Amino acid sequence: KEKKKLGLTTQVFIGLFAGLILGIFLCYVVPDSHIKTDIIVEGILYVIGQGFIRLMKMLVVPLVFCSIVCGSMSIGDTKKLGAVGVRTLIFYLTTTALAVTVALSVGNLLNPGIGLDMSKIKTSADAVETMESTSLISTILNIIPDNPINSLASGNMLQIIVFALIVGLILAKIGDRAETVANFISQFNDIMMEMTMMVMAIAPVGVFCLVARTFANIGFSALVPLAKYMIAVLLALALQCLGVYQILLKIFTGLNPIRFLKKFFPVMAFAFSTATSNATIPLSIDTLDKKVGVSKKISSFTIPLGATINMDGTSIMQGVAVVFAAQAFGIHLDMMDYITVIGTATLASIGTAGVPSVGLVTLTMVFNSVGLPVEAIGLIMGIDRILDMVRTAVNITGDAVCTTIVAKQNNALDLEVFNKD
Ligand code: DAS
Repeated sequence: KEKKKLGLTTQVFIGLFAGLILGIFLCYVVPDSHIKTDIIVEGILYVIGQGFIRLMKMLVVPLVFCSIVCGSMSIGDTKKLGAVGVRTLIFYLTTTALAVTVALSVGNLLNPGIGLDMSKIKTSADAVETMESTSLISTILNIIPDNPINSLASGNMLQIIVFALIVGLILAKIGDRAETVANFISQFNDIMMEMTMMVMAIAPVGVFCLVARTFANIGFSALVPLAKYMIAVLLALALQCLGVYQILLKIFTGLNPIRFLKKFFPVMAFAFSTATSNATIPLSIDTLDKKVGVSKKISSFTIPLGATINMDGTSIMQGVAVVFAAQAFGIHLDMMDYITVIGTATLASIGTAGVPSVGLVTLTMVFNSVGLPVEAIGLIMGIDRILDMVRTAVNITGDAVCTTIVAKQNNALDLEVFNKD
């Protein structure tokens, strides 16, 4: 399994570089002709690339609905955990909203999409809805699903998320009475996770075609913005992990952040190498117990919960990607749009299970929520694997910092263990 996962990482990189080479070759070497443009670039490459994007979009509604119902079912359980559960939730949602805010700020500081003219890239019609400026009232009212079936059918993601959250909380509340429904939804979630893995398995081909077509159309001009996008994401991840988390840790526990990072580093390295929060859960709980002194009474609940609903690194990638795509397609996003992005990315992180690349699938949803063309995903998808590894390390560090804070507040943090080398 491990080998296959790394294989996918390698395959996607190969797809990226092969696509880059073919695209540059088509753009600068092959003379313009009917064959090149209509058969190859806007024919084969476009169809396969769009086909892959459509497969990704196929996953979004059922995957997000099921994983949020399952995620909020576990949130529903927190009621039984009282103070610990509620506090954990507050910290998780706060750090995620902070993360997206950091990402949008860094994105608007570095302007990765400026200078990239994607307007030549034909976008699928349903993607670029004209953004009528929405008022705060209509944005808030529009979040409430007046017809959940229509929300699911039309892919109105914020309404789907709200409906799924409510369904999950009620399923947790009524327990055995709806056991069949709860089992059905969690089994369907397993199906969707499996389907996500299947779609990701053809990512190398999808990436190859999407990148080749993009570079065939716009050549080297795409390289600088892509590099700026990567730098913006990595900078925002570093600010969140080494700044925000460490300040929160210092304020709420008084622990020495450098010492914490030294003790927790092996877990971060494991998360980086696997790009999977779920796989990191056991190591995180064990390290927090043995090296930081966090009682398993707390971490055995908060770490798995965090791996499911607290994806700050993923939300950071999504925040920067929104700025990048909006700038690349020359779409103006106003403050209301940014608030929608923060809300969608924060809520989407509840639905993002801790497996490789699933943050890219929910990115489709975040783009839809502000009417951004999903074609831009094709550009960033090739470099996403390396960013996925880094953001997964940030995801689990956020879970561990919040867990340590909640443990301290519930007298479940043994300082002797933390101060021991
Ligand atoms: N790789 C996911 C995780 O395990 C996050 C993501 O895909 O963005 O946290």
